[in-house]
Amino acid sequence: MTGPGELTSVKALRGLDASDMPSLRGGRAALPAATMSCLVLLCGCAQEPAEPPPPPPGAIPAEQSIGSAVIEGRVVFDGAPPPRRPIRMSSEAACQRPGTEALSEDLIVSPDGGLKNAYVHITSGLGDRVFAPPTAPAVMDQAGCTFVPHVLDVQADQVIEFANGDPVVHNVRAIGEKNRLFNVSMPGKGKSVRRYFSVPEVVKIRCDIHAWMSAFIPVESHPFHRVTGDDGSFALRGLPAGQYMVEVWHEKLGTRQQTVQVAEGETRKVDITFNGRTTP
Ligand SMILES: [Cu+2]
Repeated sequence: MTGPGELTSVKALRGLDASDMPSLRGGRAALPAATMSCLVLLCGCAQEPAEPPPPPPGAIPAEQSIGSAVIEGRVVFDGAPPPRRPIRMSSEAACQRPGTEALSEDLIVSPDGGLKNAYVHITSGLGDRVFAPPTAPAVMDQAGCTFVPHVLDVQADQVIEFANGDPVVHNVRAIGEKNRLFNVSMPGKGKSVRRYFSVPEVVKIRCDIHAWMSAFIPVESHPFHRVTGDDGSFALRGLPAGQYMVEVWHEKLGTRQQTVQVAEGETRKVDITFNGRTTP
């Protein structure tokens, strides 16, 4: 029997994920490429999952204000900004854009030290409130043979629309520990699929066809989360007065936490610094 949102072929999908991650799953050998392709195609034809379950009774609607406090600031990389590495897309001619050079996205630091694509979220202080997810879907595109955006913050049970804007075949493989995982084929421009994650964690997204394509989808149970912009800035708005633990996650630098006290109507400035060591 399948529950809400369950894929009928979920066992096959999990099998694919498990066998494709030998380093994470005890060193099992990867499936032969031909078998992989069949499974990827199979997954692409799998029945679409149902819509997410409705929010529980008493959940706070996404558009409802619960406070007026703001925690804002910057995430800073303290050290010499590392150069971004060129990505060689020569295996896929359609990916290459004349005159432009694709660069790695795993560590992007602005000239004045702002860290882009850091995920800032509240990890404690909201009590037992339950929040309904936004009704608008979050969107992750495949454009120029990269995932756009590189880090997409969503709420649990928020619909995520994956789209392919490229004239080439991609796939979307979700890698996590707590959520229902999937692997869907994206056979060409205009293809889109909708999925959702129900449990807070950072889900890794991959395209198996282009090894350089990776992204992250941090999932949170409430709306107080942001991904830093080009200058490393963020703002968590609409908080009730209280004491919060603010955590920053970055794919290369790990996590930092900071306790922040904020009053109703107050804007509290917080800068959170990574010391420049790259620890995986
Ligand atoms: Cu791809």
